[in-house]
Amino acid sequence: MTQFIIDPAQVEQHNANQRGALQADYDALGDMLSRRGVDIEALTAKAQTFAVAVPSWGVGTGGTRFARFPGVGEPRDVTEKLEDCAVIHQLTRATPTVSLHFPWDKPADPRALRQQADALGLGFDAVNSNTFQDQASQAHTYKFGSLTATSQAAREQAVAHNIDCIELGKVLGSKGLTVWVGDGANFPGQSNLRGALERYIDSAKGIYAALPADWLMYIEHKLFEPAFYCSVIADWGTSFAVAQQLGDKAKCLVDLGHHAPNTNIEMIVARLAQFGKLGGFHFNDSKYGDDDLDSGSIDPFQLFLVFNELADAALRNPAFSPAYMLDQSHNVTDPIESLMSSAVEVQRAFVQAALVDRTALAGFQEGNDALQAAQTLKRAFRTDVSPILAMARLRAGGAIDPVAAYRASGYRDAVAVKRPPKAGASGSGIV
Ligand code: PSV
Ligand code: MN
Repeated sequence: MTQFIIDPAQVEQHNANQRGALQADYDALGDMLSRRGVDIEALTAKAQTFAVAVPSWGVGTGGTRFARFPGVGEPRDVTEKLEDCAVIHQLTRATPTVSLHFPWDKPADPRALRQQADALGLGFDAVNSNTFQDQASQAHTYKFGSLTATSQAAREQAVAHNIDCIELGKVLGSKGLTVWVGDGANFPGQSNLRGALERYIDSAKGIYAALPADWLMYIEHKLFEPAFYCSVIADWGTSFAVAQQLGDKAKCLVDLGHHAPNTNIEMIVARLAQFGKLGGFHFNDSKYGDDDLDSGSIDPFQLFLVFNELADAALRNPAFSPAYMLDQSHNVTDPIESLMSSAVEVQRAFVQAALVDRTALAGFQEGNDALQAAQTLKRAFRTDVSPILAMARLRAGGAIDPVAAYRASGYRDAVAVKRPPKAGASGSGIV
């Protein structure tokens, strides 16, 4: 029996108040879609299959290099983070898993953490390693890199940390390790560009060798920051080459914020899918760089175009199932509200992409009718599928309007009392 954090009677009350209006909107949309030959019920069933993992580090207020302005009732440890993740899933029914980050989330007792997650109806998605910060207890600094450091001792320490993450993940029931390193250089000439990548591949082989047979290793690239002249794993080409070198269990992870402005991310997605190396996503949105803004808040059309490629890839290969994770920083909102809204925005793009008339699109592409091809995509993108998403939530036991139900529940006020802030919780943040 799942242990619900918010009283289900409160969610039922919220739904009872909204159900009539939702049904009317759903019926109207159903009529409109049936005139287009689309069965709304099939789309709602598809929406219910959607799942995206919540990043444990997203439930606290993020921050920038300049400051962090914590909110009230922030989770103080991994067990409290799981409680917040359970609220997000209870209301959205779209986030059944959590992606942990070590050592930030290192549990005192991993078995007990897994039991807590089970009780809350949650599982664990990929675990993330952290060799982009030094920990108080570690012997060798990552100031000049981790998996690519010129210091062999630092490299070995970074490999060992990744293997520890795998071991913890095994106990938790995770099936993947995401590796992102901040390694790179701030000056031309600071590092040998080829030598650094050779060291990366050599270290990554040591991690890959420790992967269980049914695990994947996700290689996450990032154009810049913290290194500002060059990052070792800067782009999808490098990540692809590394994944090729490592083997079948190594795949590329696309964080939507980790590209130069105006990069055609959907084309990267298509390329990686074509060659069987698309492992998963970190969803977020951005205007300028790696802004870590809420998914779909700046460029929902780009998100839709990404899912349009994923829908195409899934048609070609029904076994295709990349891992979906959010990776955002919430600086001015309640993180639970941002994560719920973002999960729904990603789910929206997933459903809109399922609405694309692929036969018509293929015909327009074949006939070089650029205008109608573009209109075919726009038609799906412009369709307001909100009633489908709300109905999918309602049928799965979630809330018709997750943010409204959350606010009505008084959860944040309740945890503000239970979780007094830790001393020194402000300062600069990181995501
Ligand atoms: C780096 O910017 C990143 O996207 C990686 O996924 C990290 O693990 C995460 O953010 C948290 O810092
Ligand atoms: Mn990321």
